[in-house]
This record gives sequence, structure tokens and C-alpha cells, in this order.
Amino acid sequence: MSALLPALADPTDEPALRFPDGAVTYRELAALASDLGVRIAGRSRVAVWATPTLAAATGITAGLLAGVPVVPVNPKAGERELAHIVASSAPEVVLAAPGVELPAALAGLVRIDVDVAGRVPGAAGTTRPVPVPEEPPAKDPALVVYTSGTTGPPKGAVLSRGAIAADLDALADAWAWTGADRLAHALPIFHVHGLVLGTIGPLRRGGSLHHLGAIDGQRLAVAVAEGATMVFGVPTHYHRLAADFEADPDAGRTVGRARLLISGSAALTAVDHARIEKATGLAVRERYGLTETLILTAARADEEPEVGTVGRPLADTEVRLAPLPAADGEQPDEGLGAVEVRGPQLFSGYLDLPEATAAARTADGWFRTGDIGRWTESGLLALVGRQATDLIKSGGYKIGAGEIENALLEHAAVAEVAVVGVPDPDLGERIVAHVVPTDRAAADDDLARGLVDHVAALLAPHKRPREVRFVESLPRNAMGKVQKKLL
Ligand code: MLC
Ligand code: AMP
Repeated sequence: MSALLPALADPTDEPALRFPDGAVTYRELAALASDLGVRIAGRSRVAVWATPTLAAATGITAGLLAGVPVVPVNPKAGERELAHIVASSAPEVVLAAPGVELPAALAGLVRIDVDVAGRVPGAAGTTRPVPVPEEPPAKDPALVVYTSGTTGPPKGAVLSRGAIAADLDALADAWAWTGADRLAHALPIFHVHGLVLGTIGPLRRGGSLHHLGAIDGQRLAVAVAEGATMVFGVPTHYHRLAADFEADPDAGRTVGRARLLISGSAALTAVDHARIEKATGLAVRERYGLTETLILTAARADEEPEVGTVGRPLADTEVRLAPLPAADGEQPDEGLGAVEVRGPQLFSGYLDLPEATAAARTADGWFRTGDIGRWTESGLLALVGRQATDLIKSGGYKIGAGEIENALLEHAAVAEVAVVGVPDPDLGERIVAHVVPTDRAAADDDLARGLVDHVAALLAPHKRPREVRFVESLPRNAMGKVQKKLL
């Protein structure tokens, strides 16, 4: 592997990053990140308070430059989740913007402020030599990204420098993604989508990122008018954009001047595909991946995308469909299979969890995605569902039902609970908690709100139930197991 971020080794005055709190050129970013890199060099791991800001993106870049694995932290993580991530990843340092008040869970770490206010010590235009350390080996960890499973707290997926480089280069091939591209999005930068693809992606190509902070039709139209060529988003973003463009057709037409609209992290409905294409003239391209595998397949820029598919396997990526076990005595439909994958972009393992890491792979070394798919006649992958009903995808976030159930069971008013995802036009799936209350008389709207806030504070607001349904009892089978399909 060549350097992970070659454009920072020989920086120019071209734009690199633009966030609501500021913008930097490659020369400015190289100076800022290498100054910071020198201060964190040799540390075991560094946590970054990953708000969608230039400060956070600079902190992440510094970790990558210095070869110190970065743990991006969701700034809205609740106390329970944050304590788990800190205990599990044991960072020595936390990087945050000056003045940001950090929660108690991070108080024990050495704090280094990422001050981008003056942008750069040497100011733009200087040719100050950048003391970038020697490029670490490709197998070295670059990121530890926490992701939910069906049970238990989130696991830290360790992503190597080589995996990230291989995936981004394969995507560059699929999308003809070059240093001339300007990417616009409003994704969180503590997950693979907004971080690996959305932030490290443009930096690896030598192009630029315009992070919008939040997305709406007008804001995106301005970004495209200013030169954005590519847009990344989760289906919820495109669903909301479709409504914005219907209310303001000029915004849709302006966004149509972009080169590529890309959707991922969950399925985009055929209806929203059609609405966006009608408003912009552009067909949205989907790509598919997981935190553990990075991106596996994508609709290519040089091919008309087929709605309902997630494109072709990327270069050097192998995808196979394994036979599905018969569920409840029913034979699975012909042509459907469990998606299993191999490739250079796969993670190195879950941090300190060798058993979970081994369980994620088949005996012959393929990673089990947990997704169910089929091949189309033209050799494209279509996803039709997931094997585990206890994993919910809401707004593009993966959320384990068990984690929410455990949090709710800690509330004194909850006797029993079953959490499910139900179809939602905006979020894809919305989290619904079926609660058997300890006191039937106390089960009212106030209690429901209290339970929602309880989950938001303990875990994260995106894990909060959007609906609480009080029930007399939960449907169970003869073994006493809750039958979620009946809910
Ligand atoms: C609401 N809020 C609360 C609350 N109720 N906070 C505390 N307590 C409560 N009870 C807050 C929310 O945090 C949010 O804050 C604000 O109120 C508005 O909430 P919302 O309107 O409901 O936001 P929401 O609709 O949930 O957001 C939709 C979204 C978001 C699309 C913006 O879901 C999102 O960013 N999704 C991206 C997920 C992603 O990147 N996934 C990639 C995973 S990697 P505020 O301040 O935030 O507005 C992966 C691999 C791959 O999957 O293939 O990519
Ligand atoms: P995460 O663990 O958050 O990285 O989520 C990974 C999961 O997101 C995959 O296993 C898929 O179920 C889902 N996913 C990602 N991209 C797509 C897509 N384009 N269409 C459907 N599902 C997707």
C-alpha cells in the first residue's frame, strides 16, 4: 500500500475539508494535523469527540498521520454506551474542540484541544516541512468503530490502514472518483459511512469534502451550485430531500448538476428512487457494506443502476450466497442465500473479542454479513432482508434490539419488554417497544415519554423507541421465548 493519505505528504493549496465551523486547504490540514500528530505520536489509541466539525475531522486526520488508532466517539452517546466504549477501547488521549465540555466517562483521559480557529500556525501559503512520521504497515489498525450486534453492548471493529485504502481505491474504480471530485454530505463522522467513505475518502483521492452539518434541499442545491460533484446520504436523507425538491423544483434541478448521487447504509425504496430521479434527472446509485467489511458492492458510475439492487462486487471482492437454514420448518425461496464475503477491505477483528471474531466467519474463512440476497440476471446483488430479526436499521443506524431491551428492563416501571423494528417511510424502520408495565395503572403517556428519555440518555438518542406500546403480556412459544413475529 502506498501512503494512506498521499495528498497530505505533498500538500497543495487546493481545498480539503469544509465544515460549518471552518475550512482548510491541504497545506493547512497537513500543518494542523501533523502538529497534532506529533503530540499524540506513540499513544496506544486516541478518542476523538466526533461532532460534524473541522476540529473533529482534523483530529481524526492527525491520528491517521501519526499512526495512532482512532476511536471516533458519538458525541450523543449516552452514559452507559460511552462508559462501555471507553472501557473497551482504553484510549490514552481524547481530542476535542476547545471549550467543549466532555462527559465524566472521558474525564480520566489526557485531553488535547484541536484548535482550528486560527486554522494553521504557519498560515496558508507556507511551505513549512511537515514532520509526518514514516507510513505504518498496511496491517496496522487505523480505526476502532463501535457497532451494535444482536445482543450485548456494541463491539469495536478494528479497521486496518490497508483495508481502508483498498476499499476506497475499489470505490474510486467503481465511481471514477478522483481528486477533481467535491463531495457533499451531512453524515455523522463516527460511523463508516460518513467517516471512511465520507471523510477519509475525499482526502485519499486528493479531492474535497463539504460537510453540510445538516441536509435539506436548498442547502444541498447551494453546495452543488458551488461545485459539489458527488452526494452521499442514507435513505432517510433522500426521502426528506425528495419532499424538499417537490416543494422547490429549482433546488432539485440544481442538485441534478452533480455527477453522482449515492445512497447506502440501508435500502432506498423504489418510490424514493423514482422521486429523486424525477426531481433531479439523476438515478441514485446504491452501495452496500457493513462496518466490519467496509463497502462490498456498488452500482458503478459507468452502468445504468438497477433499482432494487446494490450493484456489483467491488474489485478484489468476493461475494457468495450460502444456503439458508430452513426457518420454522419452511424452506427458503429458491435463489436466496446468506451473503458471505471475502476481500482486502475486511476488518481485522472485534477488539479483544476473539470468540466473537471467530464466530463472524465461516470455517473456510468467509465473513457472514447476516444479510439475505439473490443475484439478478445481470449479475447484480439484490438484498431481500436480514437473518436476525433482532437487528434494526433506523435512519441508517444499526441498532440491536437486545441493547434497548436491557436498558428498558433497568427502569422500575418495566416488567417485560420486546423491542422490534417496524416499517417506516422516513427511517426505514422505527423502533417500537412493547412494554408490560409493573403497574398497569401507571402506564400512561408520561411514562412512555420517560422510557424514551431513559433510553436516549443511557444509550443514544437514535436508539430511543419512537413508540411505546403498553401490553398485558408478550406472546411466547412453548419454550417461553418471545415470538416477535407476532408483535
Ligand atoms: C429527539 N432527540 C432527543 C430525544 N428526542 N435527544 C434526547 N432525548 C430524546 N428523547 C434529538 C435527536 O438526537 C436529534 O438531535 C434531534 O432530537 C432530532 O431528532 P430527529 O429529527 O428524530 O433526527 P432523526 O430523524 O433521528 O435523524 C435522521 C438522520 C439520522 C437521518 C439525520 O438518523 C442520521 O444521521 N443517520 C445516519 C446514520 C449513519 O450514518 N449510518 C451509517 C452506519 S455505517 P440532532 O441534534 O441530531 O438533530 C453503515 C455501513 C454502510 O451502515 O453501509 O454505510
Ligand atoms: P452497519 O453494521 O451499521 O455497518 O450496517 C450494515 C448493514 O447495513 C448491512 O448488513 C445491511 O443490512 C445494511 N445496508 C448497508 N447498505 C445497504 C443498502 N444499500 N441496501 C440495503 N441494506 C444496506
